[in-house]
Amino acid sequence: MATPNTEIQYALSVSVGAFVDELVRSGVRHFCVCPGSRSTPLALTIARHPTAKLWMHLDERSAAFFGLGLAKTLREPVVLVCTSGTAAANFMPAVVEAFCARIPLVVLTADRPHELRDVGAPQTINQINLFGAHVKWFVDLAEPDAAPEMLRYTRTVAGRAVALSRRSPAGPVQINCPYREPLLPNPAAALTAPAARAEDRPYVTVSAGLRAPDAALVAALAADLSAAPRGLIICGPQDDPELSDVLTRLAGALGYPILADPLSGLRNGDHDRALVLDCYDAFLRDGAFVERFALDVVLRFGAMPVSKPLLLYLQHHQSCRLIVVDGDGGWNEPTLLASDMIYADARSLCEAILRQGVEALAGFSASEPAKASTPIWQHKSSAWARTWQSADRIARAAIAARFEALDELFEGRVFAELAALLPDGALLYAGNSMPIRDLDTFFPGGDHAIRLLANRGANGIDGVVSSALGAAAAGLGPTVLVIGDLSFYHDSNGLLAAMQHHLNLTIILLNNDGGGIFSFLPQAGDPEHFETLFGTPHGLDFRPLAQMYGARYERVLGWPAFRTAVQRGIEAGGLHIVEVPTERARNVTLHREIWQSVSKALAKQSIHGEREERE
Ligand SMILES: Cc1ncc(C[n+]2csc(CCOP(=O)(O)OP(=O)(O)O)c2C)c(N)n1
Repeated sequence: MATPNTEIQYALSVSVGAFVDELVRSGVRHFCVCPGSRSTPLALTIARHPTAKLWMHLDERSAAFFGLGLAKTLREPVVLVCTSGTAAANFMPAVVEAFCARIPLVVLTADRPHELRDVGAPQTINQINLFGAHVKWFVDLAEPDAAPEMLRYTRTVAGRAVALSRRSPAGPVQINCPYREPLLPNPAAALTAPAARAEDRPYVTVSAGLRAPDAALVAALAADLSAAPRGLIICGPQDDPELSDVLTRLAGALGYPILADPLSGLRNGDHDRALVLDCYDAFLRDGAFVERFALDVVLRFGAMPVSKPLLLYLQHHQSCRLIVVDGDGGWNEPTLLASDMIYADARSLCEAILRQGVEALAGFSASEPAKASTPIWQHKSSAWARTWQSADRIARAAIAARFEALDELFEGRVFAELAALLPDGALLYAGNSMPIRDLDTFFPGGDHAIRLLANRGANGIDGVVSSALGAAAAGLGPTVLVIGDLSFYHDSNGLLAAMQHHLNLTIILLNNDGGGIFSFLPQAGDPEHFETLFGTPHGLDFRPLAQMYGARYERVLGWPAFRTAVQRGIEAGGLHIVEVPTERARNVTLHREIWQSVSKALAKQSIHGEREERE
């Protein structure tokens, strides 16, 4: 007869074995695990699993962001594991980011069994609904039990958690896992994986369809758009790599320019980019342009773009019809100007409008020519689109000319340089604060397949180093991170993962000794308190920190040195930090001078005077 301890150990082994086995069967490949005793059953079972990839991390906050970067880059759910207590609470920032950015994470928090909760047991906090409204699902798992129905339950929860994390809108789920001592699973029992389906099939196969657009809605929309020649497509952060092709075809048919956020996936690639504009953040700062070019309609996809001038432009012309498409059924609409919210898969909607356009055109020529409304194809190469294309070209050329004449290091120019330096297949992660904004303005799109990434769910300056290391760990291509010094300092713990897991990442550290973004804000007008409260200079020398983590560190003082250092970083691999020293006040001056150059160039080429032809 088994002793009570071995019974517990047997139940623990087969239950946790079935749980981890089911996570893998449901599609999880990567597990980010942090040390601790209470999580031992999970950690050992994952470590012993023949195919699970274990990423060990010492700091839970960094670990969770690493998992987030990995999940975002691979577009698949990643599992996080931690012990009980504040360890779990340290997952919070990344869970919030994952929730807001719709990234699938399965968060496993080990816990004490029920009788040891709320009684002063060590390292025990209330982990029930720990992440509140920032997870899609919470389960306080039953204690390990080897009974057949309990194993079916365990597998069902595991499969359901993975499915739910990836189901639209994707996001994090938390499973709280109570374990009773002894915590060591028996390896032989754990791998028997009882109650499994044959041939590695999941216990439950979960299927979910896309939101299909309604036929009546498509017909009405196609008719409305065809009657509105002055339209724009705006594409914010979104993650469907196949949207580019159909969206650019729709833009061509409608004659609408596409204002493409850096995280839209539209700026780079071999799709037709004739109507894809990437310099609007610069030319929409020009008051005369904004005033002159009122519009009829906007069709907006993805989350809200980062560009503030674009937001102000929409607010200026708020009588225009703003149609927002959210295939996830969420509400990514902070302008509060939307007249229509469409819950339909973006790609399917574009295809359906295009088909409707073809049918309208066929009907127009064949049967009732007199009655047909303007077929949407007629807007193609409209004066409206040509004007926007010219503005984009003029703005980009004005910026390039300004850079030609400027020798000194400038934060914005880093992105123009990277556009030329990064090889096909590279990943460029931008930190929050000025890097994402400068990426928006100064990174010209191109044929190269360069994937642009950032944490824009909650815009935190925390966890950015780890997120980029997670992206690098995906192994899809050379990875470069551009980050401000405060943000770098914030997650310097994350650097350890590069050393421990032999990751390749080139970090471009824009060191302006503090929070550069605040110098653009009205707060900068309070000289008495500005530096203490907002500028926050720290005077840190990051070189010894880099040495501690085995990174190569270069401080560059000019563009040739910058180019060589970045190229070296990408080619040599490992962790490479390229520090670009800049000065906060000068950074603001240079940005403002560039906006003026753009406005002057627009005026010089009479872009505001262009005749508006209604077609
Ligand atoms: C976790 C977190 N804390 C505080 C902020 C507020 N914040 C936004 S930008 C910023 C300064 C960032 O400085 P740095 O990373 O050096 O970039 P720079 O502004 O110089 O581009 C701060 C503190 C935030 N977004 N996230």
